[in-house]
Amino acid sequence: IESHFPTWPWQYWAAERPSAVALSFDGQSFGWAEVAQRVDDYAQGLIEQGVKRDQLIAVVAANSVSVVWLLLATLRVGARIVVINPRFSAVELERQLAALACDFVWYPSKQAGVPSGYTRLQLLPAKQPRLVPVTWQPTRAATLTLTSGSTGLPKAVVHSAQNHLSSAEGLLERMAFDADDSWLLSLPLFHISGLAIVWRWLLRGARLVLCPPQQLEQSLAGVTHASLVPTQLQRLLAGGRPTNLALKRVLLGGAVIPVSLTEQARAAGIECWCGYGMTEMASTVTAKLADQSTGVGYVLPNRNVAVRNGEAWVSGATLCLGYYRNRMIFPAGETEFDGVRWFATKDLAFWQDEELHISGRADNMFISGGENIQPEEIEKVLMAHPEVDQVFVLPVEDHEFGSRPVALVASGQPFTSELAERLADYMAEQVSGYRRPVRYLPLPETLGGGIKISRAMLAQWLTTQ
Ligand code: 4YB
Repeated sequence: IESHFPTWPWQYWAAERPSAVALSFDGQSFGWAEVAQRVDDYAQGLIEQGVKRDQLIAVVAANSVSVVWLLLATLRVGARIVVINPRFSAVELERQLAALACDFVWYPSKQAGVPSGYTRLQLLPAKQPRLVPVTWQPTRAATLTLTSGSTGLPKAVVHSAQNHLSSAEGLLERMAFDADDSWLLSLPLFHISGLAIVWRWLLRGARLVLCPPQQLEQSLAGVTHASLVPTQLQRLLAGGRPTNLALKRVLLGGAVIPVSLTEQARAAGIECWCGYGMTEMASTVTAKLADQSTGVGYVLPNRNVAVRNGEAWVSGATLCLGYYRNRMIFPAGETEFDGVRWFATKDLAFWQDEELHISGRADNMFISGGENIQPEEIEKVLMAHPEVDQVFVLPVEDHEFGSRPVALVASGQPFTSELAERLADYMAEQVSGYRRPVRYLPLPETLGGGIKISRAMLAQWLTTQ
């Protein structure tokens, strides 16, 4: 694979388009030449604080321009960065930082819960201007991204710049994003969906726009591109969107994307792209312009998808270097076939006219009275009910059946027992008895502050009900 840039991407753009706006936030903007200058300055600042090649910097923070500077400056010194959800509890942070054995931490002054015992970094300009002696090596480990599985501590997925740029390149061959366009950093940098925005920006030399998390809606008015999870788009459309949208297209992903949602967005003048991806593949693997089909689109350049025994396997230039533990990189449980590393997604999948369809996760399946229940199938039926905005079906223990399904429902209206009855009546017409939820409960509001609701956390919550 040939490399995408002969030098650091920001230096490349500083030479090509020095005064083009690269970064905007809070009414301020930086051109590419200024970005390149700042990155070198902050990189030297990191070196002066003792940061060395291959060391790991943990950043516990929500999106901010400081985090973007830290990301680029960390790459520049040949170190590695992991951004961590600032809403992790003190216990979670303690465990995660210990498991990562990071060398430095950075966090904003108001951040609570970061354990002591780690060297705290600051984002400082250089005291002595000196050239940082690391050259652009796109294949070295650059970023770690935490991804939670069904059990245990989140795994830290290691990517090189090459992985990220290959991901960006393949997506942008299908979904146009030009140098004059701007992508809102609308998802957190501690998730692959946020990080991927940065690499698309670097690949194109376009504009990255930052906004405070509460100002997502207003900020969408001033950009051409954004990435959203379906629930964000749903809330946006329900809130009545601003009229002066420059917004050309939105990339959706991370969870099932209802056709009714993309249709509603289209009616409001928003072009939706549906994506399916995962952390291990540096975000999007398949994508398409939203249409009437419930599929997740077509395989993008630089990745391969195979469906084996009903499950999706993925490979290609975007596949991570591995998982990080004890300062080492371990294979991400891939299997080699004919010299190619394939990663088992655990997503249940099938092809229909070249398009990939995802029907659920293998590890969500449970057994009720000897029958297999795939919760996503029940969720799909419930989602078609006009009063259901979001729903999760989970097993609860039952002495007779082993497990039985329970539905946690988010609705536009307040949750009432009448609503639960209407849903039960509806399901009685729609699905066979053993697949009907035995209880309907309101979906708890906020759990964890990630971009996705975790089934493991919901299951935990259910035991307290
Ligand atoms: C899906 C799914 C789908 C993932 N249908 N299940 O840049 C992007 O691609 C992007 C844009 C907007 C929002 C999110 C993204 C992402 O990257 C999402 C990537 C992601 O969710 N990674 S993850 O590691 O947290 O979870 C991966 C799992 O999520 C997959 O293995 C699937 O189970 C599920 N998923 N997209 C149905 N369209």
